[in-house]
Amino acid sequence: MRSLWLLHELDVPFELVEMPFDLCYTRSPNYLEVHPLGRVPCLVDEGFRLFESGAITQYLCERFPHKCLGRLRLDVERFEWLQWVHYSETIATHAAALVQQRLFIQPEERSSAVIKLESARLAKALALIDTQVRNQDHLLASGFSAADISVGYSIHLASRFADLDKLPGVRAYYERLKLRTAFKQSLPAGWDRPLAWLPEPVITA
Ligand SMILES: N[C@@H](CCC(=O)N[C@@H](CS)C(=O)NCC(=O)O)C(=O)O
Repeated sequence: MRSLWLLHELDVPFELVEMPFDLCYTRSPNYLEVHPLGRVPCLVDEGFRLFESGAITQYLCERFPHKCLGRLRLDVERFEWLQWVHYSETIATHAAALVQQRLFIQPEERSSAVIKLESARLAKALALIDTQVRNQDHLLASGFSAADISVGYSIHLASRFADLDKLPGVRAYYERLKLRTAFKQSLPAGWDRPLAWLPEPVITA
């Protein structure tokens, strides 16, 4: 969704290839030629192939600089921009662990210790964003950039697990990002349908 949201913000022509979330498709020989692990996203641009959403973000912002969504070489905010683009994966890693525990792993195989640890680490990772956006609308003082897309998507994912009411800065920031047309365009159909979560685990201690 990060790459898709960015492409919509850039307003450049692209073709989106969707696959069912199913190993028959993601591990098919054809797709393994595109991404060796069979994961998404993957970008193919005039025969050039690139995976890892952070790298795709950097590539697209440099390839299409007209919307100033990147902070290019010599920009004073370049490294701060890179920090937030990649920090988004720190947030997403904890959320992804919770997706596994709640959606894919059967109750008898789940670990309440992992759930507790990952929930706490997710809350802490989001608290840093809360501080950053308390007094400014976006991560960078200069305004909206692709770093907000990267982190915004991670918050979108994390919002299934974290209590954003305890993080008013993050909550307000997420609400601002959700208003963007490109964010809405990148949402998958039926995204707000309740997921078939496995029941809440009982966490002791
Ligand atoms: N760090 C990578 C993560 C790639 C990744 O793990 N993507 C997930 C998205 S849900 C995926 O393809 N999962 C399917 C699988 O592992 O089979 C990125 O940001 O692109």
